[in-house]
Parts: sequence; C-alpha cells; structure tokens
Amino acid sequence: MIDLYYWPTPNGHKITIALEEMGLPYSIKYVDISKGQQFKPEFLSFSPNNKMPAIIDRQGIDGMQTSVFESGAILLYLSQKTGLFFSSEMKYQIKIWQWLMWQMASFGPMLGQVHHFNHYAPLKIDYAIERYVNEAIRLYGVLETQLSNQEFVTGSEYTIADMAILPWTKSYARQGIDLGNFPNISRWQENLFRRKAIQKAYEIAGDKQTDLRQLSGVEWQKLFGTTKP
Ligand SMILES: N[C@@H](CCC(=O)N[C@@H](CS)C(=O)NCC(=O)O)C(=O)O
Repeated sequence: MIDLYYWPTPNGHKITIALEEMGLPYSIKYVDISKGQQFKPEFLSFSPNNKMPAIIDRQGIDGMQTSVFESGAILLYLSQKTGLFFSSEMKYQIKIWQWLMWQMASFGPMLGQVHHFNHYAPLKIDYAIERYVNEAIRLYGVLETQLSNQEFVTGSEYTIADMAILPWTKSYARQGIDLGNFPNISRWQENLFRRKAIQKAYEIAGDKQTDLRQLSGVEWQKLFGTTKP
C-alpha cells in the first residue's frame, strides 16, 4: 500500500494518473495547501520542500518503507518499481528523462506563474502577464513540434513523460492558450483523456479545489509568500 500525500492540482494529478495506470493500491492523505497543511512537521519530515505530492511506500526498496517527494522523482520511482511506462533501453530512457526534466524545470513552473499572474495576483501586472503567457505559448509550441510526427511525447509508447505533461495542459484556457493553434497537442490530449485510468484519476480529484482568491491574509502569506493587499 502506498500513502499518497495529495491535493488536486496538476502536480498531484500526475501521481494519481500514474498509480491508476500502474494498478498500484494507494490511500490518499489530503494535504490542503490552502490551509497550510504542507507545513506540518510530520509532512516536512519526508517532504522537506513543503510541497505535495509525496509518497510513502510501505513495501518500498528492499521491502522497507520508502518515502519520495518531487513529482518527477515519484514518477521515476513508480516506473522503476513496476517496470511500467518506462523503457529498459537507454536510447529510449534518455528521451523520457529529457521530457520529464523539461516538464519539471520549464513547462510546470512557467505555467504556474501564468496561473498566478492571470488569476491570483491581486494586482494586474501587464508586464508579468505578457512575459509568462508568451513563455507558455513558446513552450506549447515546443510540445506541439514534438508531437507532430509521433503519438506520444517520447515516441510510439505512452510513458511517465506523458503523465507528467498532460495535467498541465488540461487548463490551457486559463493559461491564455488557444488549443486550436496546437492541433497535435489537442489530438494527444483527447486520446489520453479517453483512458479509463486518467478519467479515474480526475474523478478522485472531485471538487476539493479551493478558490485561492478567498484565502485569509495569513493563509495567503503562507502559500504565496506575499502580503495579501
Ligand atoms: N516541483 C514540485 C512542485 C510541487 C508543487 O509546486 N506543489 C504545490 C501545489 S501544485 C504545493 O504543494 N504548494 C504548497 C506551497 O508552496 O506551500 C513537484 O513537482 O513535486
């Protein structure tokens, strides 16, 4: 049994998708990031960056309890554990590493900034919105090209790289993206959202999402590190 420390955000969805796809039994422990639960000492003891997702695998490495934080590391761990959605050949592994790192270092963080400055920042800062929306459009263009002559991000096989990237493309409209300009991403996304495991992962997410604009001043300060005007 794997304990999944989770809140329904794109980074959380990556892991529910992987666990559902891999058929691994898991139990969800909600970490309400709008209430500061990511700062609880018990959570910080295995997720020191105060962010979810994180997992505790009770039957982990050598049968011992193993904890993992950072969604990319969790995806790699789960794929190594099961031998699924990865590759045994280094020439394919290297593709998966690169696209996973691209998601972790560029696609996710930049889209996070788009969400913040488009929807949460109490002040409308045109410069920040323009910078991050333009960067989002550039990154969608990179993904579009990658998907132009193959079914999945790293080739003909569905891998953890697709699982990492897909959840960030779900809210494309909130990111100022017109998916009509990205037909290959659109086709890839539609195919993946037809998968039962992915549908189940989003059913689990339910309606727990909080409207972050409603946070109190204290909660806002904790989550965003800034004073709420
Ligand atoms: N690089 C991390 C990012 C995780 C992350 O940003 N989690 C956010 C929610 S999507 C979080 O827990 N935020 C709480 C906080 O920053 O205090 C990963 O991929 O696991």
